[in-house]
Amino acid sequence: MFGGWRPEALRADTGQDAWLRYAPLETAAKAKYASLPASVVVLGHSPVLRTAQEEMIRGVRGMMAKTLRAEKGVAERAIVLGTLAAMHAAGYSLKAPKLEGDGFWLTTGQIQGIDCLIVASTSDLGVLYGVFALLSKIARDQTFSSLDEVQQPYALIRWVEQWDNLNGTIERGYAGPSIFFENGDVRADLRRVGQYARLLASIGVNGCTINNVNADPRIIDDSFLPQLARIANEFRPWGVRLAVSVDLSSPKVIGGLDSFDPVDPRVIEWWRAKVSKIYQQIPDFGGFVVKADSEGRPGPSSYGRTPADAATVIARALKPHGGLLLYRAFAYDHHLDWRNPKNDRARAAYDIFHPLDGQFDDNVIIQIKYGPIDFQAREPVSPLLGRLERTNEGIELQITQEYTGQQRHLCFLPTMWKEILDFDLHVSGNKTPVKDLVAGKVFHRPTGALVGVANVGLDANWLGHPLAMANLYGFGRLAWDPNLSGEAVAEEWTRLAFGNDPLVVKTITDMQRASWYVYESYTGPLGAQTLTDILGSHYGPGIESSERNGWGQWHRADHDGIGMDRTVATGTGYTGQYPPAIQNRYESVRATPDELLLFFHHVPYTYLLHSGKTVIQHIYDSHYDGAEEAADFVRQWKSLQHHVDEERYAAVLARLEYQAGHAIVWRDAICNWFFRTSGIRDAKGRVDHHPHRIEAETMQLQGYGSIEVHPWENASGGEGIECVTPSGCTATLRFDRPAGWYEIDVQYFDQNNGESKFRVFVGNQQVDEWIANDHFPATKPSGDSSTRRRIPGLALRPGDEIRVQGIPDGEEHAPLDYIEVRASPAER
Ligand code: GCV
Repeated sequence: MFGGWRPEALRADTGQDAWLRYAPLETAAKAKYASLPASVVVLGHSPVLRTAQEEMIRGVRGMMAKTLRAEKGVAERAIVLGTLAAMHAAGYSLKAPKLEGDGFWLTTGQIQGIDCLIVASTSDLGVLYGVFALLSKIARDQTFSSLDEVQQPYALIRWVEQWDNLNGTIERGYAGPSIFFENGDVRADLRRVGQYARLLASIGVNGCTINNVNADPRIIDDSFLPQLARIANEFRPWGVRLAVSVDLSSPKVIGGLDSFDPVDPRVIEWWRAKVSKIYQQIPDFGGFVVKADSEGRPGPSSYGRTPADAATVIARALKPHGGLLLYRAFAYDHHLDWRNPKNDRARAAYDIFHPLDGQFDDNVIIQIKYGPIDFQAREPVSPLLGRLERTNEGIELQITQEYTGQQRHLCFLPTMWKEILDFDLHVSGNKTPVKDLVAGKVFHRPTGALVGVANVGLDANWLGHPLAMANLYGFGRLAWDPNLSGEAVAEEWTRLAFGNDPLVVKTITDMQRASWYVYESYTGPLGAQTLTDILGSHYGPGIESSERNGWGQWHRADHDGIGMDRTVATGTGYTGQYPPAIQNRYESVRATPDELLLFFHHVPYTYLLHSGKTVIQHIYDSHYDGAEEAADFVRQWKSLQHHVDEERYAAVLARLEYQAGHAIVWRDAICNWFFRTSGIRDAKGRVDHHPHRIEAETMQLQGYGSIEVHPWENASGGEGIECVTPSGCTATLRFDRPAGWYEIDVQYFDQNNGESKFRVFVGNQQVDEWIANDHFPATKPSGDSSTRRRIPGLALRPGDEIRVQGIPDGEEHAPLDYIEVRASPAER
C-alpha cells in the first residue's frame, strides 16, 4: 500500500460539501472522541435551534458513524444546546462568561449533577455558530477535554454579495450559472441555496445580497417579491438574512413616477411603501445595497443631489423594520481626461464621501472597496477607511478572483486581506488598524461591516477551482475574527476540506500561503496594479489597455519610466487623503515600500529599489521567479498523489499545470513589453531569448498562414498561425539536437467559439492528440486564450520530423503560437 494511505482522504469528493464534509475520522481520532455523550438536548423550538440540533447529529454521524439521540431535557450525559436565558429558565446553574450578540461559549460542566458538553449563546444563531465550531474541532482532530472557550464576532455585519443577474448569468462569476435565478425568475429548484446558506452560517456569515449591484429594477417589483420570499425561506433556518441590490431609478422604472429625485415626496413615499411590502413577505429582510453614479448607473447626481440625500430616503424606509442600507463608495467618473496629470480616479471615493461624513443615518453603512481602485492584486488601503468618523463604514473584499486569476490561478486571498485588515492607518496619531475601523470600534459606531463578493455558481464545487473555496472560508473566518493569521485560516480549511494527513496539511497550507505573492509577482509589479486587459475580461495580460482612456487605471509607462505620481508635492495630491503618518510614508519616494512604489510615484526604470535592484530588473526577475514558483506548485501538488481523492487530485493538477503555462504567457508579455518600451536588457539575458522555442510562423507550413496577435506582446514574436482549411493544416520542423528524452510544449490558443483538434506526430507516429475545448474568456488568439499542451517523455533522434496538425472548428482556426522542445527534466 502507499505510505500514508488514508481511506477517508481518498473518498471521491465533488466539493459540494466544501469544508463541511464530516468525513469519517481515523481510528485514533475516533477513539479520542469516544466519550462524547450519546444524546443532544436542545432548549427551544426556533428553526435555527432545530438546525443546530440536526447539524450536530449530522456531523457526529458523518465523522463517527453514531447517531446522537435528540432529547428535550438532560437525563443522561448530553451535548446541551441553548441560549443562556433558556438554560437559566430550565434551572441550570452555570457561571457564564459575558456574551454578546451571536457570540458563543463552548464548555464542559455539570448540569443537574450530570457531566455535559455545553454550547451556549445569548442568541439562537450564536448556538448554531457554536455547534459548527464544535464540529470543526472534531473534524480537525482538536482536543477538547477541558473545553472552555468564548468566541465573539468582531463585526456585526458579515455579509456576502453575489453579482447574479436575473437571467442566470453572474457578473465576474467563474463557476457556472446562478444558484438563485434563471431566465428572469428565481429558480424552481433552490436546493443549492439552502446548501449555500449552510456553508455561510458555518463561518458566521449572517447576510447575503443575491443580485448584481448593477441591479435590475425588477428585483423589487411587487410581482417578484413572492419569489424573493422563497429564497429567504431557504436562508432563514441558517440565520442568513436576505438582502438585495437596488437601482436608484426604481421609482421611475418600475414605480411609474416621472422622477427618482430622492427628495421628491412622491419618491420618498414610494420607497416607504415598497419597503413595507417587502417586510410583509420577508419579516427578517436584511436590507439593500446601492451602487449609484458609478460606471453608468443612475444616481442622485441626475438631480443635483448627494449620496447622503439618496441614502437617507432609502434608509428611512428601512429603519422601522430594522433594515440596513449598504451604500457603496465605489463611485467614480469613468470618462476622466487621461491627458491631465492631476486627474486621479483613486481620489474619487474620498472626494465624494468624506465631505458627507455625519450626514448618513445610523442604519446606513458606507461600503468601501479595500483599495482606491478596484480589487487589484495589490493596492494601498483606501484612505476613506480612516476618514469617516461620524458615519458607519464597512470594507468590501472580493472572494471571486476577478483580477486575481479567475479561479484558474491559485490565489489565496486571506493573505492579502490580513495585510489590509491589520494595516494601521494611524488615525489621529493612534493605533487604528483597518479591522477596528470597519468593525466600528474606533469611532464607537453602532455597526460596521465586512462584505465579501463571492459569486459562487452552480458548479458542484461552488467556485470552480477546488482550492478556491479557501477564499470563501477565509473571508468568513476573518470577518468573524480578523486576528486569526492567514496561516491558521489556510490550515483550518485544509484540514476540513482534505483531512488531517500531515503531508496534505503542510503542502496545501504552504501552497495557499505563497499563492498570492506568486500571482502578484507575474501579473503586476511594484504596485502598478494587475496589468490585465481592463477593458474586457480582466484575465490575461493587457498592459496598455489601462492607458490613455477615461477609466483611470493608468500606470503611465513610457520609454523612460513608469508609475503614477500621486504625491501632494508634484502629483495628483492623493497621498494627502491619508492621515499624516501614512501621508508622509507615501509622499516620500524613499519611504514608500517597494511593493507600492509605482502606485504613488513615477520613477525611471533605472531607479534603485530598497531591494538593491533597479525597477526594470525587478520587473524581469519577479516575472521569471513567479513563473518558476507557479511551476513548482505542480511539483508540490504531485507529492499528494494517493493522499487526496483522485477527483480533486486530477482537477487541481489540471488547473495548476494550466497556471504554470499561463504564468509564462504573463511573464513573456510583460517582460517583452517593458524590454521593447524601455530598451533596457535583462541583466540575466533571459528576456526575448528562448533557445528551445520555435515560433510556429517559422515552421514549415502546409495550409497554415501567419496572423498578427493584438496586442503584440500576447503572442511570442507578436504572431501566430491559423488554419482555415476545414480538413486541417500542418506545421513541421526537423529536430536537430542529440538523441535523448525530451518534452514538447505546444503553445496554442483555445477560444470559446470553436473546438479545434490537434495532433502531434514524430515521423509517422502520432504521439498525442487533444481537443481545444476549454472555456477561456476569448473569441480570438490572445493572452486570455493562450494555453499549452505538454507532451512528456519523447525519445527524439536527430533528423526526426515533428509535425503539429490542426483541424479548425467554428470560428476557432486551430491557432498555434510556438512549440518548445526541451530535454526531459531527468536529463537536464
Ligand atoms: C459589478 C468592477 C467590475 C464590475 C463591477 C464593478 C463594481 O468594475 O469589473 O464588473 O460591477 O467593479 O464593483 O461595481
